[in-house]
Amino acid sequence: MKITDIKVIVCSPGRNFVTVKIMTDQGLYGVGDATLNGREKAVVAYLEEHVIPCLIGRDASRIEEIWNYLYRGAYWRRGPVTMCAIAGIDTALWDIKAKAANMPLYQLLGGASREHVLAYTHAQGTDIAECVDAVGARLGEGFKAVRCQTGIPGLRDVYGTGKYSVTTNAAQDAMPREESWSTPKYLSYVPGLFDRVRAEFGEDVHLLHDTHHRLTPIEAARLGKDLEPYRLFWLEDSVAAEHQEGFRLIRQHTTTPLAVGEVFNTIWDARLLIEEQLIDYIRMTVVHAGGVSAMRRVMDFAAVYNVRTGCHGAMDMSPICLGANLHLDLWAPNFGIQEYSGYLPEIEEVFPHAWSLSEGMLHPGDAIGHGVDIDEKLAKKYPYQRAYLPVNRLEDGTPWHW
Ligand code: CS2
Ligand code: MG
Repeated sequence: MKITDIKVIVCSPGRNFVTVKIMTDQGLYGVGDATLNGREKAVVAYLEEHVIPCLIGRDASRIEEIWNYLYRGAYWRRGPVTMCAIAGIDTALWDIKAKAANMPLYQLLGGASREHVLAYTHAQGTDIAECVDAVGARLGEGFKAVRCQTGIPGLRDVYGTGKYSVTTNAAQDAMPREESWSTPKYLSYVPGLFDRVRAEFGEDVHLLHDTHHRLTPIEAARLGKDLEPYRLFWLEDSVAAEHQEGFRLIRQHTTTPLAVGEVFNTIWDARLLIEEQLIDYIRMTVVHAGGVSAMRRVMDFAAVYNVRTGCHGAMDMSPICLGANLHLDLWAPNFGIQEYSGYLPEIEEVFPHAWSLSEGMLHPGDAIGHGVDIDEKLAKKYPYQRAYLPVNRLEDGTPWHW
C-alpha cells in the first residue's frame, strides 16, 4: 500500500487544530492530530517543508520504519514541533492499518482490557464558592472524577479559571495575554478549596488538581502534605518537570499521588520519573508524544514501574487525538484515567467521531480505524487565526511558568 498524497489541514472551529490526512493507492486514508497550541504553524512548516516530500511513494504499512525514519533520520531529534509532526503522520498510519485490517484500533493493539474508560473533567471558579458549584454541576452530568481549579483572591486571571477557563481563539488570544501569580497566596488558599469540596460532596468523588508547573519542590511537598486529608486522585504538574530529580524531594514528604507529563514529547523526558516511581500517573498524550507508536512504548514502560496512564485531553487536543488515546486507554493494562474537558459544538461538527461519553465513562467505539474523521468542507469555514497561550508573571513582574 503506497502513500500517494499527504495533506495538512489547518482549521479553527473555536480554536486552532492541525490535522494530517494521508491518502493511499488502495483508496484508504487516515487522519492524525498534529496540533501544538500556540505554535501550530511551526508544525505545519515542519510537515510540509521537511516531512511530506520524503514520504510520498513509501509503504504506508511500515509504521515503525517510518517513525524511526522521521525520528532518527532528522538528526535533530525530540522537541514539541518535531514530535507533533511525527504524531500526525504516525496516528494517520495506524488509522489506515486498522481500516485495512477492518477492525477498531484497540483490537490491533491487543484488544480491550476493560469495558469503558474512566474520564475526568474540569470544574473551575473565580473563587471557592464558584468552583464548588461547578463541581456539583459536573457531578450532575454523571462524571465520577473532577479537576478543581479556583481563582486566588488578589490575583487576576489565574490559570484555568474565569472567562479563560477554556483554551479558545477568542480575540483576547490574538497576542499573549498576561496573567499574574503568587505562590504564597496560592498555597494559603487552595487547601480550603478541597476542604469545602470534600465537605460538600463526600469521599467517593475523585478530585484532581493542576498546579501547572508553578512551585518549587519544597513548596510542592508542602502542598502535597496540606492536601493529604482530602485524598486527591492526583496533584498535577506541581513542579516544572524538566527538573525530574526535584520530585525525589516531593516524594519524601507526601503520599498525595503525583501526575506529570503533558509537556513531555519523548519517553526520555519521563524516564527518571517513571524508573524511580517519582510519579503515579504519566500525562503524555498521542499528539505530543509522537503518535500511537510512541505512546504505546510510554505506556508499556510505565507499566513496568507501576505507573498508570493519565493521558492529557484538554480541548486543544483534537477529537482525533482523544480518539486515538481512547483506543490505547481501552487496551492498556496500566490505564489510570483519561482527561476530557469537552469540545465546543463546532469542533465536534468538524471532527465526526465514533467515541462516546456516558455517565462519566468514555469509549472509542467499534468503527474501523481510530473512528475519527475531519469534514474538510466544514473545516474550510473556520480559517486559522493566530492565537497564543498566556504569559504568566509573578506580582513583581518576573516571567513565571504558565
Ligand atoms: C492543562 C491543559 O488540561 C490540563 O491539564 O494543563 O489545559 C493545558 O493548559 C493546555 O493543554 C495548554 O495548551
Ligand atoms: Mg495540566
